[in-house]
Amino acid sequence: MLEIVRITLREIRLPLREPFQISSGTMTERRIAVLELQDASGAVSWSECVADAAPNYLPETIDTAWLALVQWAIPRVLGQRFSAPGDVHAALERDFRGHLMAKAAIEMGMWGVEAERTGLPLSRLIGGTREEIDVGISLGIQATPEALVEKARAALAEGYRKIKIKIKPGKDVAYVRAAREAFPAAPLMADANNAYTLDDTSALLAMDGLGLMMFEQPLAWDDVVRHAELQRRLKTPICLDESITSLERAQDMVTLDAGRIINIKPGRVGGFTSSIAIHDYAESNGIPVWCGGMLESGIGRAYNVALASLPNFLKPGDVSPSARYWSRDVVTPEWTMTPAGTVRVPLDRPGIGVDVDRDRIEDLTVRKEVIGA
Ligand code: OSB
Ligand code: MG
Repeated sequence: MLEIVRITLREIRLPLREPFQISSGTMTERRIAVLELQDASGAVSWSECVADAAPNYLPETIDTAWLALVQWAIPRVLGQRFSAPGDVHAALERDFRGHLMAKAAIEMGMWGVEAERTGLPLSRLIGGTREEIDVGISLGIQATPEALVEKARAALAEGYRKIKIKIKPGKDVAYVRAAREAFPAAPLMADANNAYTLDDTSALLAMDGLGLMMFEQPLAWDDVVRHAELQRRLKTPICLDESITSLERAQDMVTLDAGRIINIKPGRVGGFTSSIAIHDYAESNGIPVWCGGMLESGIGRAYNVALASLPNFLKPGDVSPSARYWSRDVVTPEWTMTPAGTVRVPLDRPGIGVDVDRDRIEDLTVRKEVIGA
């Protein structure tokens, strides 16, 4: 039985080593909510909420997530007995709409606690089979195509197995073409974070012949139907990110042929139970998935790595090593990448596979709330 008796909610601030620009905004620092969950048996685990400061990716922000956690999500689970972490998702969904990043933080934390309690590595608790995950890098929008080419060159030299190029209208064709000309055989893809509409597809068509692995979320954040129309015009596979918030949306995508690849971010879909359901459904429909990232600290990264160890994670994930984002992470050991461009799934210890540096967390904490015993 899983029974969470105390949750300590903290907000930490972590400056990014370099600004990260996507079509809808630029991040220079992450404001991250981290949860420390304690079980009645004494098992403790940590989890992270991926909501950022501004609602420019999805509607949630760290502040709405904080409210949803304190007012609704935490009271739903605190002191309740669950026979398995797989039951938490349904308990959080009942008559409780949205707030998926808030829900995911607690749901995933309970998988982390269960891994500690049962002595299993998180990856193996959820049925993961891989020992290493192929790593991709997500390159923010750069000032010039030349700057992008240099970033991509460095990433390929480090061993990255996929280069994702952030694009927006006016910062697209010339950039992606320059990267393709510099690296004719490299695994390149582009992520628009909703910057295009169906009336404005000429740039996408101009990049359709560049041998990209996929176009990630070109159209609106909550759209599926228009992506189907766009997919009919493109030979490059569309990958949905923002639009896939549940198993049902994944089913819609497949039914309508609105995309042929799914980016699974557990924080976006309400946690691991929903992620695994999407993974399994995609697998039985021949749809490859990969694990996206939200510039997580080493805590959230642990969950992404565990999730990406499931068998149908067939494309490299946005699970770069700690040093890509932070001058110093909040976990020990920090996440590293092998020269072959992989991250090792921690299998030698129970739980999330890294220690949380409690002193560093305390130093970085700007607000804190303890709920429960
Ligand atoms: O669309 O995948 C995205 C970061 C913030 C918001 C949205 C996205 C991203 C990334 C970062 O691409 C990937 C990473 O964590 O390395
Ligand atoms: Mg994306």
